[in-house]
Amino acid sequence: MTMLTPQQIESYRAEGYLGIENVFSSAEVEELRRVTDEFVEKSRSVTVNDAVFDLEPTHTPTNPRLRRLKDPIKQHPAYRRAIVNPNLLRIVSQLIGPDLTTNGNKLNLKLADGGSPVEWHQDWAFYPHTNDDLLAVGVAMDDSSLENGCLMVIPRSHRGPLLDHHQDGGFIGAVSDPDFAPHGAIPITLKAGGVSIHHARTLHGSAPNRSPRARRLLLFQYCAADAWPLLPGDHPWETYAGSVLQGKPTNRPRLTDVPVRLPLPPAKHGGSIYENQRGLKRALFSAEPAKM
Ligand SMILES: O=C(O)CCC(=O)C(=O)O
Repeated sequence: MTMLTPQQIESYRAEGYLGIENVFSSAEVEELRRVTDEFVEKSRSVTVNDAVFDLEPTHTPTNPRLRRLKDPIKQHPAYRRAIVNPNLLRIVSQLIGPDLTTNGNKLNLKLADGGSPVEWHQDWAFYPHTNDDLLAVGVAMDDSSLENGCLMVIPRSHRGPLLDHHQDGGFIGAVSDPDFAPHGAIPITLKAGGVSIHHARTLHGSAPNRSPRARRLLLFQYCAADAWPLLPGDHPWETYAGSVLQGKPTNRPRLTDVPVRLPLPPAKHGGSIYENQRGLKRALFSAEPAKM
């Protein structure tokens, strides 16, 4: 049974991230890999991005390059089991309380020899809520290091401002400030079965995969149930109540003093963060190998 120590909890609160090994067993990781391989096979017959598959620009039927599987918990029960993995829920509850919803999930594959980078951003820019007890867990399906493009974070940035994620008047899904430099960035290196956790306001991103080893990262977004989205969508109660993973829903949002800018007007290119970030004038990861 995995529990965070008081030191780990304190470190998360101060630094805005954690890396924790051995949360998923090797049998669980094996199953996730097998299921994921099946989706990569299925992507051979897909030629354009759709509601399930997001493809690398180099994707072909003979060389399938799946960039992201969207909403994996709806695509296969193995992913659904992972988001409610008891080890994981226990850890998340220690950080943001027992009543939990999810506002999103995805599998970023970053396949060998060219998987796409994700430019620096704060998740909070995509989905501001009434309070910021929100975090994202990355389940490492492969050993992850700088070589294969592991997640990088800027410690303590969750306590800082919300940076500009707009360009030419619209949302661009990445930090657009021309003076931004990722000072102090650190990689979260993990063995397969370990997890990264980052606060929704933590600056993070990751380099292209220039190695011969895949870096598949299953990302689950968890929210304290009393954090309500400021852009709730068409069927707010059904969406919210349907996203409860543990504990009770509430129609009494908790309001705290958080920096907010809505991700509007919407990004020119929709469908995924990779698409949102297309056209970013200052892409820091695309050009250079990650530097420490
Ligand atoms: O896949 C990664 O390394 C980063 C993913 C991420 O931050 C995102 O998809 O929002």
